[in-house]
Amino acid sequence: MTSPQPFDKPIYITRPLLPELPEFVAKLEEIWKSGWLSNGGKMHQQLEAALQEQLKANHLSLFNNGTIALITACQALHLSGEVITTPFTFPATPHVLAWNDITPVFCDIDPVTMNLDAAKIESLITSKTTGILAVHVYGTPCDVAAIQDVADRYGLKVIYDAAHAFGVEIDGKGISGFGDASMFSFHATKLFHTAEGGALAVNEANLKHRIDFLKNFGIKNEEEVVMPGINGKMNEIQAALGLANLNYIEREREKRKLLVETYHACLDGMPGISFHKLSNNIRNSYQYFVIRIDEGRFGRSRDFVHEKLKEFNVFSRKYFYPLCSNYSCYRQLPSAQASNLPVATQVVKECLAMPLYGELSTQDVGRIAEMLKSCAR
Ligand code: T4K
Repeated sequence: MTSPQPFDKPIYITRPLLPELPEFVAKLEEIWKSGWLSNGGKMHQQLEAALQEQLKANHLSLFNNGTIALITACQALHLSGEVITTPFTFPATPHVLAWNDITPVFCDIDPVTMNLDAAKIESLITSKTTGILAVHVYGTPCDVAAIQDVADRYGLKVIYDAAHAFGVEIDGKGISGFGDASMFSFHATKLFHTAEGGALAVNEANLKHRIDFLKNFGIKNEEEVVMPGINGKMNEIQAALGLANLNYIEREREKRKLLVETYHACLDGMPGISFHKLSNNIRNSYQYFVIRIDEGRFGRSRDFVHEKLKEFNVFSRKYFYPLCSNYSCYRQLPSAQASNLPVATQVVKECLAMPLYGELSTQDVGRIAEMLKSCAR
């Protein structure tokens, strides 16, 4: 078999969606004329309203990034003590707890969805537990019904890190309809982005009210500051980019859908390679395409493939290796011990995020699949 030819330019896991430059420039001209750059300007108002509708959210507040949004959600819901979360996520998830002086309690994950295993939450609840911070990893929804059930029985708040779940719906209901608050990230690497940015979606008007104070230093008016807030505001330039990008988002989603279908067609049945398929009642974010490599059956480890693909100019990513529970700042926690996290410990060795963005062609995906095949032994 002849070895596949490397790409002549680097292929990353993602490239940011960018609007036609004149469309963005037109919005910048409006901003220039108005002389209004931040603090809830016109672009901010327009984007907040548009996203609330697009995400089918009851209430939505824009933020300067997803991490500050998540930190603010913990404040808004008065979380303290211990919060149960997943070790299989981006560092921001447990870090927002640490920044709120909350101890993350790591819970094992489901072997199929790779999200928090709802059946294992209860055994980790103590008198100090105030909430659950679950992540819709790669945009796959958590078992929202089971998580809500345990939360209701113990009076816990539920926050979803929906950083990867832009536009995800379950049976036509927006993903932020579940739990007390959901955070979306609008970082450049996300399907929808504002270069840096994020949002909190909540189901109660009072909570949005509190969040809007918290993200603006707690300022009520020129003379009253009603709570210790932070600066979480999205500025007008970020919001303008978001508004311009919104016009392209459905086209990008369709392109990615085709690429994911191509991956499926090329990789289905390849020994040792598997991937999670969402059921028909779930709307996909097409944020990531992630494979799992079973070293025994494929003949090579995930780490080998990750390195080998670089020789073809393909830069896959080991999201989310290592587990957060293995970071030096968390590994001393009792819940961080590998014996408590057997599924996560195995899953984290298998996952590899493959290139997925609208600029790729189906032929590119076909080539990447061939490169992957050539790694097998
Ligand atoms: N919770 C979860 C579960 C998250 O995944 C994240 C963020 C957050 C919370 C926090 O949300 P934010 O505060 O970020 O809004 C990237 C992103 O920076 C990060 O937002 C994202 N998750 C994470 C999964 O991915 P890195 O360190 O992997 O990014 P980087 O710089 O290696 O970029 C990945 C690839 O993307 C590059 O190889 C090339 C491409 N790229 C990247 C940038 C920044 C571009 O083509 N252009 C660009 O401008 O974290």
